[in-house]
Amino acid sequence: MTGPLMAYAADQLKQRFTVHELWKAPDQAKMLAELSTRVRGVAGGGSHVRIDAGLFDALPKLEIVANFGVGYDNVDAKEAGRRGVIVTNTPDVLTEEVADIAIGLLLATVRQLPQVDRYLRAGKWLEGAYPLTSSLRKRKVGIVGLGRIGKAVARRLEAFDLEIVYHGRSRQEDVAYRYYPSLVEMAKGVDTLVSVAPGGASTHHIINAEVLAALGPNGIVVNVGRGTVIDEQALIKALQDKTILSAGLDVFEDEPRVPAELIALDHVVLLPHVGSASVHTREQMGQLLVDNLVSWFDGKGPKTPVAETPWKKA
Ligand code: NAP
Ligand code: 8YV
Repeated sequence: MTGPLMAYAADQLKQRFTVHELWKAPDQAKMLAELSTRVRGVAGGGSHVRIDAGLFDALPKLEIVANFGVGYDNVDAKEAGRRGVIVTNTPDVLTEEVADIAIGLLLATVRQLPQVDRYLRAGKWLEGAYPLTSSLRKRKVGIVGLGRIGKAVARRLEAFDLEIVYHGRSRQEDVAYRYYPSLVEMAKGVDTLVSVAPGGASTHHIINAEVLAALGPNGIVVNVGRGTVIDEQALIKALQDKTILSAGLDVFEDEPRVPAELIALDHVVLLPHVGSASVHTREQMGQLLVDNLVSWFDGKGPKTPVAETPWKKA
């Protein structure tokens, strides 16, 4: 294990395998050197723990990396593929939970729910009503990354009677929403962006100053995908200059460090990467991680390999 995993999953791993806890070692390089010919599987401890060539070099007998999370930008999966190491992630089991948080965050941002709560607690209601807020009504929402979670967000937004469009690398033929090949063009046509795109080089800072300017002064940005998708400094500037209205963020560029400039802004809603963080869903994710490792070492192949490391039964 490269990092701490919930007991629900860690206990199952310990029952089935000999588990070494890398993050607890006072000298991690020494531990890796001692285990180099014995470790055959890695259980990844979350999106902030990097798994790349350095670890693969140290563990030449490695067969599989089971990542805790559907996003695996923390794992160099291409390099794993080159070395014949399988990478698995945890798709589907968290989709609805993260979509719920995206909608909750959107509503909280538009209707200023945390600020309203703070207002009441500070006793200010006794002095007068909270000022009127912006509204979800008549908003047009552009989804960046219409994948499993993006579609679950869109389904929920349909129930709110909002117009939905999307941007991704390619048009999806089975989707009725309008497709924008250009993110800037989509931003010009909407007032609300919900990003559910993965991290990594191809999405790095795709929501930049130009996109934010195109979104306009009524613009709301919600991000439940990865922090690196947004140029955080450009976002801070747009919020400070009020060239967009607000942002609701569950993910940040350098977690768990959140820029002081963002924290200083009262008109944003900030969550500490809790999209999938319910007991129910984290257990499902942990179970899928365990099931991938057990299935692999039972000779039945991985259950959910990522695209870069496909597996075919010999
Ligand atoms: P998914 O089904 O693979 O969907 C990803 C979508 O992103 C696809 O529709 C893909 O469409 C699009 N995409 C990929 N590269 C892109 C690019 N360069 N530019 C624009 N769009 C791009 O994944 P998912 O299960 O929905 O999960 C999405 C992401 O959510 C994860 O990777 C993870 O980072 C994040 N996540 C966050 C939390 C949280 O706690 N906040 C929890 C779970 C997941 P195209 O292939 O057409 O481009
Ligand atoms: C997890 C996530 O919280 O699945 C993902 O991609 O971002 C979240 O579900 C994270 O992977 C655990 O650190």
